[in-house]
Amino acid sequence: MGKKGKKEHETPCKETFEPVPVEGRTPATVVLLLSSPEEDILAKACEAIHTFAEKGDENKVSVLGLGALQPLCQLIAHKNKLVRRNAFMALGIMATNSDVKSALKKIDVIPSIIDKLSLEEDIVVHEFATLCLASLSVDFFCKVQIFDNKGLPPVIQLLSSPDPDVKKNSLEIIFNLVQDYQSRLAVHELGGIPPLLELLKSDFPVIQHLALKTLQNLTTDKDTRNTFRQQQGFEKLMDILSSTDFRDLHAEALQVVSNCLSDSESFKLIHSAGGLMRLMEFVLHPNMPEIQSRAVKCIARVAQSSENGKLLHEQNVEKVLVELLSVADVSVKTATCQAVSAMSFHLASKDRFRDLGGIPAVVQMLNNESLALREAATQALSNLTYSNQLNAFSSISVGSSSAVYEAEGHKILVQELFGSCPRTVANSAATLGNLAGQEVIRCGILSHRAIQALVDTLKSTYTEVLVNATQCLAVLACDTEARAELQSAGGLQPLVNLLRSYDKEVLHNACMAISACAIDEPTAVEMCKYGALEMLQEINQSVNRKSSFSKLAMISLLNSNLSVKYSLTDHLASTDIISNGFYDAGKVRGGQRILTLEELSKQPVNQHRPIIVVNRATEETVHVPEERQSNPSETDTSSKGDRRTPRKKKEDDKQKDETQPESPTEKPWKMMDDVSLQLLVKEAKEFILPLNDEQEQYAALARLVSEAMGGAVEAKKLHEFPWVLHLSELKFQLQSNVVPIGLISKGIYCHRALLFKCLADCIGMSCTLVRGEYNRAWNEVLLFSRNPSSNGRSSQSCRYIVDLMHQPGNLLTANTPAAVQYQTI
Ligand SMILES: *[C@@H]1O[C@H](CO)[C@@H](O)[C@H](O)[C@H]1NC(C)=O
Ligand SMILES: *[C@@H]1O[C@H](CO)[C@@H](O)[C@H](O)[C@H]1NC(C)=O
Ligand SMILES: *[C@@H]1O[C@H](CO)[C@@H](O)[C@H](O)[C@H]1NC(C)=O
Ligand SMILES: *[C@@H]1O[C@H](CO)[C@@H](O)[C@H](O)[C@H]1NC(C)=O
Ligand SMILES: *[C@@H]1O[C@H](CO)[C@@H](O)[C@H](O)[C@H]1NC(C)=O
Ligand SMILES: CC(=O)N[C@H]1CO[C@H](CO)[C@@H](O)[C@@H]1O
Repeated sequence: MGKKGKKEHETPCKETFEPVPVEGRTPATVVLLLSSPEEDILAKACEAIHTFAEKGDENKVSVLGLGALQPLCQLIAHKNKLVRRNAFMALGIMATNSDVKSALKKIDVIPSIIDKLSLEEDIVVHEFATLCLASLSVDFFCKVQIFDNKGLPPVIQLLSSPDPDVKKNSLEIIFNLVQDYQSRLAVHELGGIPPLLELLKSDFPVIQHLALKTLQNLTTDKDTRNTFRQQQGFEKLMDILSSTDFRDLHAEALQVVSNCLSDSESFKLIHSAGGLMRLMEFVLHPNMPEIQSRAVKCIARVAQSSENGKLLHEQNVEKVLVELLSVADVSVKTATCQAVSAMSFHLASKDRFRDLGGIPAVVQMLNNESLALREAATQALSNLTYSNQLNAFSSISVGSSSAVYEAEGHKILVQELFGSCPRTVANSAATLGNLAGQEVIRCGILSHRAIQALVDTLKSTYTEVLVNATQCLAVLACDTEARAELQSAGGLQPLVNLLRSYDKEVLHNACMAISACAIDEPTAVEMCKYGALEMLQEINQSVNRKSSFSKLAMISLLNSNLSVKYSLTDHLASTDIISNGFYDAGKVRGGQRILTLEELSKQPVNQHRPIIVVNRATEETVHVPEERQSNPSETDTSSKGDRRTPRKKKEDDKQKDETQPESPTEKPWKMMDDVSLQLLVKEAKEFILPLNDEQEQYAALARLVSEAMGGAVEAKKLHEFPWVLHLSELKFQLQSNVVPIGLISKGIYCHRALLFKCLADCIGMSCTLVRGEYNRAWNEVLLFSRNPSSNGRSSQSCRYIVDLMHQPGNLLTANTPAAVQYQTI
């Protein structure tokens, strides 16, 4: 054991022994003598084994082979003091060998060793008993045994032994034990801190190191740190840190300081004793990278509390950190980036880092070959550019983002997305997401093929990568080209697959990205193709998984697919504009797949409600089968009232159809053109748009719809109105469950409301379409009534339900009994 100012090999003084009388005998004979009835022989045999074993591992193993272990383990409890002592010396030396250690574990010897740690025993017994335990305590099961057999109290007591070897061995046992949580707490509770602090003053560096390492482990616990403070632990550490004689201890001492600095009380204590200044001196210490990086880590620790961070800011620590960014050592740079991350929690610090030119320095590190440095640098950048909700447009983060951009950081960050370290990838994605809030920077990021890179990250198995990548994607996807690129790069499917995630954050962010992408119909359609809607419906059924984010994603997708929206939600807003291809397949229960129009068309005719489809024929239509095309002159004359003529004709034509049946499998499926609907649209445009009163327009449109669908029907006589039969006939004639809305000449609430919505949307009027119970449906319109008393300045809006059935054109004020009656059966 080395001692300061003393010779390396000097060991504490021991009693000297009589010359060994068993000398000259073979080890085998000596081992046999361990069973001798004479105490004198026993003592001498033990001593001989000690001497023999001390000469090397081979000897230890050979004595082990001769069966010395069992008798020695008994002799350590011998009533004769000398036999006990010598047996311990032999056992202690033997136990340093790993074969012996394994053999010892099988003998239940630990309780009797602990038994002999009491203060009445000889110091030599203490020395070799603790040596034994120190060797054994590296093993997990032995540690547990030492703890369970109450070994800690006597070992802690021996920390104060006058013998340095006993101290060192006891310290080693404690160090091994405190690797486990329960022992850490116990050492504190058993009063282990004061003797450990005392050992910091030891003359033997090995003891000082061990004491510091043990304290390093112990001070991870908060209560222990409190005791440490009360026992003037800091003062003692500061003494070490202030002395150049103890340079070898500085790194470990700083580590203990770093642990303690997570408490703001400790920091105040250190600060008031000039400790911060001392730390800064270490930070700036040239040529001692290890000490420097540990001191910077202390600063990072301090900065984690907001109160302390302010203090550091007042001391202008940012300036020092920016200087450290140009130190050559990688570990110092890495620690500095970590400190920058921690300090970036404070807006004022972010600002100062930027003003001091810290950002280009950090960006530069993104090119370094050290993975750890790149990870720390990306973390620092992500923190520097991060702005919480309240400061979303703060000049600070905007300025930091611009600084990263000007240093061309965005380019390298995109490259980092291809890397293999998940934390670096996550940090890079997060930073890019932060930067992309500014349009110019977003374009820059996109021009470096960020989307391509992000598509790969969407397949990651690391949560943090997924969270930050989807977050970044949600920001980038507000750009039209980005969405198109994501689709062509095959990114939509992995994005949609993230809806299966059970991680809340991943799910939220995936929903945000999906909402952003759903703005374009083609991307929305493709996401639906990958099952996005079904998965979102499933999520909607789960109390734990649904959220405002999943709702938003669902609504965004539905807004680009109104047929599905109406099926699922029973509601189309006035901003949901129905177009060709819209179909009403009735209400669909959550979780059910909504069939496509093509699938529905191919089903055999059944007894269910028909699927009503909207498909205005357009002028350019070429492929309308001749039989179904109405004669223009004929329709012109009948356009105002009776539109049954063209349909009658169709019924006749139907016969022709049946003689020449079209095979659906041979031709690609095609929706039937609805010429009658086209005529209704034309009529609405000609006669309703010119009306100058909005209310009159709605009323006229209502009358047009009613006339087309069989005219007014008295509520009491509704059951006599033959709409069911009419629809069955239509289905039979068309040989399909899908019926174009223009063909319906006898319709009730749901058919009329759909036609009203459809015509209103076509001619630019505005209304909703709502389905209530039992498939009843209605339209709601919003009218502004000018208030004459205030010169027409203030206008009041009022909602009305449009009567299309009983007194067509009547507008029923919403929520009045008349309106409610119209909406319910
Ligand atoms: C205890 O401290 C040592 C450094 O002295 C460290 O290597 C070890 O991981 C720590 N153990 C625990 C459990 O914290
Ligand atoms: C990485 O950092 C080390 C330490 O500062 C430096 O020596 C090395 O040149 C850097 N490498 C690159 C590629 O910048
Ligand atoms: C910044 O980095 C630290 C890690 O040093 C982290 O704990 C913190 O949450 C990060 N975020 C912000 C906004 O500071
Ligand atoms: C979501 O679930 C709620 C209640 O379970 C339901 O009322 C609602 O219609 C569902 N939304 C969609 C769009 O399926
Ligand atoms: C709407 O959803 C249906 C059913 O999933 C699908 O067949 C159709 O292609 C979708 N249309 C659009 C425009 O998204
Ligand atoms: C900078 C940033 O936002 N990083 C986030 C990345 O994702 C993890 C979740 O796993 C978050 O905790 C981080 O804050």
